[in-house]
Order: sequence, then structure tokens, then C-alpha cells
Amino acid sequence: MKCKRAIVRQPGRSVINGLSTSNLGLPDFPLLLQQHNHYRRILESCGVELIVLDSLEAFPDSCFVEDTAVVNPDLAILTRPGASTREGEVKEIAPTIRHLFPRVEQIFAPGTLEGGDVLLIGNSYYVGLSDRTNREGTNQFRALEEDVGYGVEIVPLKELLHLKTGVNAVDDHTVLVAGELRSSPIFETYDRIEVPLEEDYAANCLNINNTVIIPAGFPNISQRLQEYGYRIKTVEMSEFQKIDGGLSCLSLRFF
Ligand code: CIR
Repeated sequence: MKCKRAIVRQPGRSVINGLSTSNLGLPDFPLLLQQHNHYRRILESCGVELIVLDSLEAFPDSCFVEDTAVVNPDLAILTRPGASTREGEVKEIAPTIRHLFPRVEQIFAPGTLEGGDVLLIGNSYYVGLSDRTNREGTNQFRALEEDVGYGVEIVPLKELLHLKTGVNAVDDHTVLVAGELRSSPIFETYDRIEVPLEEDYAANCLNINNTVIIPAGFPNISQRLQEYGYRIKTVEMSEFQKIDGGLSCLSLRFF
């Protein structure tokens, strides 16, 4: 699907206190802002018009807008993050989503769901059952999306933060797979490019209008994607990686 627009949110200073399991240290705020700017320019260079929201100091992780809503041409769903410090981010983005999309639904308690757990390939959704997205959340999501004609398959996760930490589509029939999803039978129907262990972080990539955007510093996956004929662009993500943030979570992309 052509991506015409995307929502991003300016990181606030509090971003350095974002949730993290990485042991990579605290992000350097000025460098993180430079990387965010570069990320925005790369999206624009792929033909995407950006809607830039103001920073929210009260919510350290709020630049990871992808987790707060899931949108397609038929429906927008406001999520309910499983991380309690992130729940309030949804109220903050809701007016923008309601302004942009004609039909908006919502995940309700006790359901939880984060957009990082939701991968769309063609008309099929894959939804990670993770520490952040619970069974009730996936059930609500499934009912809403099946109603508008999308398929929904649940992917139980044991280790990954989000589904898209370990699998992303580089086109409608090819996925990059990493970590526990390397051998998952769920993605067997796709051509699979296995990401080597030391480059796991690069599994979170984005295909924007036929350009695959990957994090800088992962030579193996970069070379293999080029050998397969993909056009690639890279962006430095070191400061976001320190707080478990991947490429996809920094934007909410739509049509
Ligand atoms: C969090 O733990 O919620 C943030 N520090 C990182 C969120 C990354 N989101 C994503 O991969 N979709």
C-alpha cells in the first residue's frame, strides 16, 4: 500500500528515562534528536508527508507513536498499552487520530495491545501475544478487524518485546525474521530472510514505497537485502536502541 503520510512525535528531554531492558546506557539527548531529524528526512525522501506532534515530557516513551494506534483505510484503532507508564499516551494522540480517520475504535480494559505487536502484510494481520499485548486485547482487535475484512493471526511470543522486534515485511511475500521467530511455522508461507544473531536489531525495518529503511551499522543484512535487489536507506538509531526503540515504532504510517 502506498504510504503518503505519517505521524511522528518530537522526543522530549524525558526520553532518556524511557523504558529499557537493553543495558546500553542512557541515550544522549542531542544525538537522539539528530537521529530523529534524520529519520524524518528519510521518510520525507521516500515521499511521505509528516504530521509532527509536540513532545510530551510527562510521557518519556511518547515518541514511539506506533504503539498507540493501528490504522488502515477502513478503521483506526486506539490501543491500550500494556506498559502502565504509556497508557496516557493514547489520550494524547486520540484527537489527531479522530481528526484524520473517519472510523475510530478502541481497545478497552482489561485488554492491552501495543502497535509494535501488530504487523500487516497484504490483508493479513499478525498480532504478537506479548508482555504488552494480552489475549483479551488480541480478541478485541480480531473482532474489530475481521468485521472490516482483514485476517488476524495470533503469534505467541516468549522473549521478544514486540512482534515487530522479530519480524517485518520487506515486501508482500518476504519477511525478515530474527530471534525466536526465525523458526516460527507461522511465517513459513513467506520467503524468509533470517537475520543473524548479532544483527537482530535490524529485523525491525520499514518498507516505505519500495525503499527498505534499516538501522545503520548492520552490514550483513544491508548487503543481503541489496543482493536480493531491494533499494535500501539507513538511519542511525543507536540512541533509540538504548531504550528498546526500533525504526518502525517512531512513526505511524498511513495512506
Ligand atoms: C517501550 O519499552 O515501550 C519503549 N521504550 C520502546 C518502544 C518500542 N516500540 C516498538 O518497538 N514498537
